[in-house]
Amino acid sequence: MKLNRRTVLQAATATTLLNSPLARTASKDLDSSGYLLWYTQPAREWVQALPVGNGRIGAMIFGGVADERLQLNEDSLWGGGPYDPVNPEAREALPEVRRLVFNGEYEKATELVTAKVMAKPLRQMSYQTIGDLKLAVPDLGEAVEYRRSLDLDGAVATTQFKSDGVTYTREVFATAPDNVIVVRIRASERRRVKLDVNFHWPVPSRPPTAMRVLPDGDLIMQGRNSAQNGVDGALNYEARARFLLDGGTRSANESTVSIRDADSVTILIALATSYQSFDRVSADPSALNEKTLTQAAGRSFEQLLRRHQTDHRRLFRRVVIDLGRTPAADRPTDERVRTSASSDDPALAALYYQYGRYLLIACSRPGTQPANLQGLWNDSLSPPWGSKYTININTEMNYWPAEPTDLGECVEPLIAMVKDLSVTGARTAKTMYGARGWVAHHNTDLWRATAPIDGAIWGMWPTGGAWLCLHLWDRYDYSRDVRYLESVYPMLKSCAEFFLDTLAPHPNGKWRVTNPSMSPENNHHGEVSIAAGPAMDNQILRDLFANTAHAARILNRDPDLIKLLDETSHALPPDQIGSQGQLQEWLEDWDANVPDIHHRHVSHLYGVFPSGQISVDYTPELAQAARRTLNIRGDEATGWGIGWRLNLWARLRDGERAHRILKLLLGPERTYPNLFDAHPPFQIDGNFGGTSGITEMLLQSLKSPSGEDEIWLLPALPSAWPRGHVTGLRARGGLKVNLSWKNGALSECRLAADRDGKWTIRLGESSLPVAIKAGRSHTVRMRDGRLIAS
Ligand code: FUC
Repeated sequence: MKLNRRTVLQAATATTLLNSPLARTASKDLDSSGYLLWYTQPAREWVQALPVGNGRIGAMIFGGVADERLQLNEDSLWGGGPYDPVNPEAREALPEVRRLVFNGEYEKATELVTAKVMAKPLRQMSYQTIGDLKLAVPDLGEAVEYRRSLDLDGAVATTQFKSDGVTYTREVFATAPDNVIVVRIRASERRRVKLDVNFHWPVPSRPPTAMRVLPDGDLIMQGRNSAQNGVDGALNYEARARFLLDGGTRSANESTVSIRDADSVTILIALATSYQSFDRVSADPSALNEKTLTQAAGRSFEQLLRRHQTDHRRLFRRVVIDLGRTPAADRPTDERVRTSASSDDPALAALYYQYGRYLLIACSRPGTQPANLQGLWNDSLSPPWGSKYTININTEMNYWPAEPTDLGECVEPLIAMVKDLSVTGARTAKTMYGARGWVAHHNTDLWRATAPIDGAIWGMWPTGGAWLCLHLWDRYDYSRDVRYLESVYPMLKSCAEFFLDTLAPHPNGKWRVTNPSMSPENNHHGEVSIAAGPAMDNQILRDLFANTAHAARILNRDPDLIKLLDETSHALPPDQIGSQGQLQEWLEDWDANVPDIHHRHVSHLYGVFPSGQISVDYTPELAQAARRTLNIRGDEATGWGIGWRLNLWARLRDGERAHRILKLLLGPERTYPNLFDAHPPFQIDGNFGGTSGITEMLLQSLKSPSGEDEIWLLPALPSAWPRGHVTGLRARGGLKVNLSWKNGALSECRLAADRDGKWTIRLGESSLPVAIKAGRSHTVRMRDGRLIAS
């Protein structure tokens, strides 16, 4: 294809070019609501391609002209099969490890952990691509007026160009109600659609077992997943495409379907594996795909699209955000990212915000796998960090925006995963520690492996499962749905029991601490991270114990446990302020002399965010120490590291600093042209951290020390967003919040309650208690510097 510069520029501005009803809607949205990512050239690299997903299956769309590539994913296609890597030697070694740690012999403790405690195999399984669908357009002339886009509100990716006077349009979406990826190719003139279509597998050394056209015309690719780290591949997979033609002819050779002279063609793609659960793998992917395709093919393209968009918009449209718009927003998305450091483009932040919500809807829906390190999108058999679930920050960050931006349903896969972990982790607790309850270390995978992996300095951290439990609690706290709480209480309780059994008495005779553990991935001396009672563990356990006890009180259960949890919580070491005025990361004041003072993890600031244990209002000295820590650590970090810092500065109520950090996140070093977060390479957590951080700048839903719900309005509003509005945010207690502001000050806040409740609304020095009945709403404004009800 040759793109001449002049036509490309015309295409960039010519919204009239898009002549389909769908594309027309999209281009109108571009002007009015800024829901479009758009480009004037096809993707050359994967991080320029555009993602669609229905939670379970997804595609990256390159928008090629004569050669189109759809890189496909199915979320249960991982390496290996059911396995349990817990090391049976661990139990005997752990008492000695504990002794060495309490004795300050960290190197020796690390050596012993390496020799006896780590999982076998030492690494977990990784997420895999299911291959590509390739579309070739034979005999295509020069293409002009090219444009491709992703409409976040419509959840459709569109590629359009002209050749020989004919406008060609391809639309792609992944629909949850019909469980397929839909590709529609059409031309502005009849009988002009020509295509050769085949599946493509990216790793020639490990080819699929079958790639062919079936007698009924379906194109299939079937194979077996890879063995990894000594664990045999146990999954069969199948990708299957069905072709629905409007006019024209179809022919096939061994593995290619050729279409000629059609008015349009719709391709339905179904993807499945034999995975059923972490311990069962006997589903029949061919039968599943056949059924899915037969059902989907019974609907017209328009019906499929309507059902898809109704479903997507039900979630996506719950939140609307406007941070202001400048002419910078008229440019293609990649240009906006490239120049974001120097441009005034508040609409880019809003687009990034909604992109985070779009991505969560697209990669985590009830019944699917949770969002992994790349959400759902991965073109490799050996992606970075296995594209697994790293639960010492990354998986949790993926779910930070879910509750506040009203995507609570999207947390369901995470809750289902915790349920699995409470089974596999109970085996690990028993075999490794001789303890009750369940434990998960810093990573897990499709098979819900829970033993410590990778190496002692990364993996010997027992608090991953406990952190995940915060999300179980938050699901309740935002909804106050007692039946839901009842369903997750057993997991909270047994997670707490593991720590009740394993917390070790500290030699000072006062505290009970985790040992062995670490402050995730940060070495305190040389090559050792192993430690007892790092600040983060104490903070996570304070939350776990408090939330479990709170749940037990609400459910009227386990009075003895409540008492024990309260007592044990008081025996956890308090947060401490070190010699630099910083929040201490460990029990001892090692912070100034650690090998990397700019380390990406800021684990001990968990207490500030996502937890609210440390706050400007109720623990001002600790909040000041957290600030000091952040200043020492510095702003420069990779994607998720920036994402965390953004949320933290918002919680510390520094809007200008938060905005500066956001600018770093949105720049080309940390945001790819398709707005995927760059770790680098791509890791999706920064996207979700970004959406969460922007929310935290506008609204914070916190608790007072006595457990009252407090809502902070515009707590970290930067001067760069003098006017704007956001509607549909959620706060704890089943409250919906709409906010608007002008000249940097609140214009109006509207609160609507799902259930009866009481909240304290706060802004600056002013606070206003409100009681709202279920189904009623309440409006709050500022007058003479005070919040008033109106
Ligand atoms: C944690 C981080 C790394 C990376 C990995 C997936 O281990 O320290 O930077 O994000 O997760």
